[in-house]
This record gives sequence, structure tokens and C-alpha cells, in this order.
Amino acid sequence: MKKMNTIKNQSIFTTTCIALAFLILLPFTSIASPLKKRDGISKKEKKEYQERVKTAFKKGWRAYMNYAKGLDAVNPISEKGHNWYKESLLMTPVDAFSTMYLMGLDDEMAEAKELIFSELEFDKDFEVQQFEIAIRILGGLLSSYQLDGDQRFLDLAIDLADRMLPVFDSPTGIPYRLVNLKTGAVGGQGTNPCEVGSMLLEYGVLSKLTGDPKYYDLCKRGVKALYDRRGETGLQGSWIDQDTGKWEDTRAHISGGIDAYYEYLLKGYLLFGDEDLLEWYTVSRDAVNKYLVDTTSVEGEMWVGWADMNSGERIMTRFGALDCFWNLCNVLDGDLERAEGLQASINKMWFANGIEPEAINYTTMQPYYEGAEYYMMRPEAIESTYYVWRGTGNKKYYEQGKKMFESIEKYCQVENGYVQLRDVKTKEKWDTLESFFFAETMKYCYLFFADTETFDLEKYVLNTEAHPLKNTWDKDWKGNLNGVK
Ligand code: DMJ
Repeated sequence: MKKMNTIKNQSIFTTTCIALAFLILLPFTSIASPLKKRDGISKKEKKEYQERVKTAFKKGWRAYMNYAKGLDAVNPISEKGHNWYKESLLMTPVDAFSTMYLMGLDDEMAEAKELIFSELEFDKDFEVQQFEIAIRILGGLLSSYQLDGDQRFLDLAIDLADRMLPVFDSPTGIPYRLVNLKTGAVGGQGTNPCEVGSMLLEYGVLSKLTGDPKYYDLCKRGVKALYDRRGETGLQGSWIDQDTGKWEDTRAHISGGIDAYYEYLLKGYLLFGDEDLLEWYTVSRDAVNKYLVDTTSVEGEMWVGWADMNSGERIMTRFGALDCFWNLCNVLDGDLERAEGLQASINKMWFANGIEPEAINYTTMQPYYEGAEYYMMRPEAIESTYYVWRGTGNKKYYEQGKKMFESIEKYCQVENGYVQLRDVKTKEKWDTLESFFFAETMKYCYLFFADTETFDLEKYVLNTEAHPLKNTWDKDWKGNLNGVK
């Protein structure tokens, strides 16, 4: 692995690196397709839907402030809140802030800041799941710092990251899943690719902002250790022992547990211009397209299923809400044919019941396992639809995204907030609201209708929790969403 020891004062190096990456690698990669400008939507409709999305977001936020203020998340129907661990880490306010900024919700931003700066601290004697804390809290704080400029966001981010760094101290370099924020004691036997690689954007941005390469270096070392253990197909499996480096579950897929590992290879390249990441992404992408993409199980349709990481043999015709993220890779990668093929399936899965189930068998369109018929407000299908619309410029995808938002408005709204669904067929309500409703789901809905002037998405890479991260360390940086200005 190349050591990134020139992070400080490296603007010339970075500029050259990115320029070279684009100029040299473009001939044999396809990361080249620009996103299209949004057009064909009337100002009146945009305005109306901007307000509708903001109203939905604010209704959820009021539920949080009324019933769960200071806790991690809200249960709107029973009018209470809950924490993930024995004390709050303010999951909802931290996750919500970047969307408030995008929507221009000044009053709500002030409420969130007041909570964060008066109550959030990390000297907590309990174990947390470092991946979730990195994408939601570390990512949220870094993004808030970049958007809002308040130094206190960055100070909190540095404190949090320093407390989580012991996870990288394993014999293989593959990080542990759990860490005690006070003592630094690590835990969790075994891990998955997502929890190995999906902190690379956050730790990388922290390295760039602080000038200290250790965050990016440690995280990248773990990613490389995992990449080096890929299967003969080029795919990653589901579960690996971080002490021995041995695979314990060789099932390969793009679903939860692996998903954002692939996403961060591509986005890491776009944000940092690191050629290693582009190479690792390219190998992984080709393997996904060869072994996981399924165009034969259902005639005329394209899905992404499961296979063994070594033999490539198909083991499940399973697809779900989380898997939809793959289309942002297709679009950012310039593969619009595959993006549109998969988008047709995503649309079919969402509207079969009017709203999206967690996981289906795509040969029968039934829940893949008992209990898989819930909708927990995941954003990935809407995110995919947004990217495909921006990639193709075809208004039919705008209409699909609009309908997805309307189905959330219709089925997930209760008198005093928004909630998840236990069953997409019966629309039975589930009295809880994940913080990613605020961070992601509402943000992607809003992006369909937002004015480009409000928020220039082209200058940002969104982390997997949809927190915008921006390269601020190189004035000449052009590595945005495919170089669109
Ligand atoms: C979010 O926390 C992130 O998008 C993560 O990558 C996957 N799970 C949820 C949303 O579904």
C-alpha cells in the first residue's frame, strides 16, 4: 500500500494525482459520464413539492423535539423516544443537520445546534458500533462543519474519531466492529466488508481537514487487507475474522453488510483522487456485473442476486431495499444501460405494494423471508431514482421519484409525525423513526425539487448517510460527481 504521507501541503500532489487519474485511467475505465442538468419541471411544481417535502421533514422533527428531545430517536405514536445505547449520542439532531441546511430551515438548525453543543459529548463508558457511529455521527459532524463553518462541529468530530481509532489495532489491520468510547477497549468477533471500508470518506476528510494522515492511512490499510482477501471471482464475502483474516461466510451480494464498501471505493476515488481506490472499485464492479447481476432468472428483467464469492455460483435470487444503492455506482460510472435496467426492477419492487418491502425473492416478488415485508424508511430506492434521473435526463424517473415521495406522505404519516411500516401490504404502522429519515430519505426526496442554486450538489460527494462532503483542500479540485460544473 502506498503510504499517504504527504497530506499536509499536498495541493500540487493532489491536483496532479486527480488530473492523472482522470487522464490516464479514463481510457480503460468508464467513470466519465456527466450528470445532466434538471429540466422540464415547472417552477410552480418545484416550489409546491419543495414545500411538501419540507413539511414532511418538519413534522418528523417536531415529533422528535416534542417527545424525544435529547434522545437518539423518536417513537411518534407512543409519544416517547429511545436511545441506541445506555446514553444518548444525539443521533437524530446530528443526522438531521445537513438536510436542514439544504432545505434552509434556520429555526430547526438553531434547535439542533443548541442541542448538539450543549449536550453532545463522547466520554461514554459503553461500546458502540463504530461503522454506524462513523457514517451517522462522524459524517454528520464533518458535513455540518463544512456546510455551516462552526468549529465546534469539527472539534467534536476529532474527539469522536480519536476515541474510535483503537478499532484498527488488529493483527490483520481489518478493524474491530465495536469500541468503548471511554476506555478504547475493542470487541466483536468477526466483521463484514461494510464495517471495514465504509468509514473511508469520513476518516479521509478528517485527515485532510486536520493535516494528520493517520485517520485515512489506518482505514485504507483495513480496506486493502480486505481487498487482498477477495474471492477468486473478485467479490467480497459476508463475514470475515479480523484476527485470522479467514472468511467465515463466503456468500457474496451487494446488500446490507457489504453495500457501502463498494460505494466508498468509488466515492473515495471521486473525493480524494486515490488511484488505488479506482483500481479496487473497477475490479469489484466487474465482478458484481459478472457474477451477481442476474438477467436470466426473470426473462426481460435485470436484478442483482447472491452468489458464492469463490465459485460465482448463484445461491439466492434475493434483492432488497439496501441493494438499490448499486444504481448510484452504475450512474456515476457511466453505465446507463445497466442503471436503467435495474431501475425498472426497483420501480417494480416499490410499486408492487405501493411502497417498498425490505427484501424479496425476485422470481416470485414475495418477501424473501418471514418478516421481510417491512419498510423502515430506507432511502436507497429514492436515491437510485434520483441518480438515474440525473444521469439520463429522462423525466419518467423524476415522475417515479415524485410518486415515491407521495407514497411516504400517504402511508407513513401519522397525526403527529412520520413512522415506519411493519407490513407494506397492510400498511400497518411501526412506531419508530430511524435518524436516516432525516439525513437521507427526506434529503433525496428534496433533491428532486431543489433549486440548483440552493445547494450545488455537483461540488459534493454524499457519504452513505447522505451527508455532503466537499473537497476543500484543493482549490482546483474538479473531482465532483463526474466533473459537472
Ligand atoms: C443508512 O444508515 C445508510 O444508508 C447505510 O449505508 C445503510 N443503511 C441505512 C439506510 O438504509
